This record gives sequence, C-alpha cells and structure tokens, in this order.
Amino acid sequence: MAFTQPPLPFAKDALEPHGMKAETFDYHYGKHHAAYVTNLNNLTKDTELADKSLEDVIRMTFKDPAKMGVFNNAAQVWNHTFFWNCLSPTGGGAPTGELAAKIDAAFGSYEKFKEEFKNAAATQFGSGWAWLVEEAGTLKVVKTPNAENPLAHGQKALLTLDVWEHAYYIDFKNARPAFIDNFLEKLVNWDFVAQNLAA
Ligand code: MN3
Repeated sequence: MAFTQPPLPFAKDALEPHGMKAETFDYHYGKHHAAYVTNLNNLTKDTELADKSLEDVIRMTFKDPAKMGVFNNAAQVWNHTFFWNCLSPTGGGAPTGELAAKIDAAFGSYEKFKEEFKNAAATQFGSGWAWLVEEAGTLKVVKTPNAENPLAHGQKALLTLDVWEHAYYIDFKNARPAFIDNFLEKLVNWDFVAQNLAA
C-alpha cells in the first residue's frame, strides 16, 4: 500500500486571521509535504519497506547510510502530518489540566517552558524542528536537525514546530522569532498535545 498524505485538519485559509496565509499551505502542504510523500513512494516501491507503517520505516532506516533518502522522506512525511495537527485557528495561549500540571512539574512554569521552547526553535541552526516530548515519564524540549524526529530517538512526540525556512518565509520573511512567538500565542493546538500525552 502506498504512503498517503492526510488532508489538512483545517481549511488552508483558516489561519489567515492568525498570521499564516493560505499561500503558505499551498506551498508547504501542497508542494513540500506532497513531494516527500511522492519521493517516499518512489524510493520504497517494490521493496520490503513498501508495506511497513510509516513509523516502522522511520525506525528501521534511521542512521542507515544506505537508507538515508528513505529516512529523510519518511520522517518528513510524518513530521508535517504531525505539525499540521499542532496548529489550530482556536489555538495558542497556555494549556490546562493534566498537561499544564506536567509542564509546570518539568519546567517550573508555563513561562519557563515557553522560554525553553522558543530558545530551541530559534537556535536550531539551519533546517530542523523544535519539539516537546515525553521521555521516561518526564516532559522535555528538544530540537532536531533536518528530518530527524523524536520517534527515531525512542521519545514520544507531543508538540512540534517546523523551523525550516520554507515554514515561515511567506508569512514572516526571515523573522523566525516572530513566527515562533505567533505559533505560541495564537496557534498551538493544546488539545492535540494532551491527546498525544494520554495516548
Ligand atoms: Mn516543512
């Protein structure tokens, strides 16, 4: 079975009042994400990986020099699908409930978490991702280069922000910190993060 691109979980213009244009999704979802899916299908066609789950392909190809192309495309398919779900037209602000308690326990406060997340997202040199993950029962902020993700490291992904230039150039030009602030203030889908934590 071929790998597929799930639909965006919101209309492509749904985030326009919140800083992200439909044009961003025309390119980022319609071109970049779609191309990773096409590449992954081409690279795995008629191989033993074609029938594996996306998650298994990621775990099986990480750090295999002969499978780097497969890993990069598989992880980018997964990362982007996960990222769209981290965005919501009714998102942003602080989380509540058990998730808020876990963030307080791990970071001291939501403000401290924000500081750490912003720092990770701003200082990932070049292309990559910032994440909130759960590892051994504790939450932590990590950053990964290029396509790498927490799955590859045996961590549970809870939240991510794409900090490749293509993620913010249409809306924020070179101002990555403004993109990060906008994400935290207006877009984070904490319901999705809480579901991931509970899963
Ligand atoms: Mn991207």
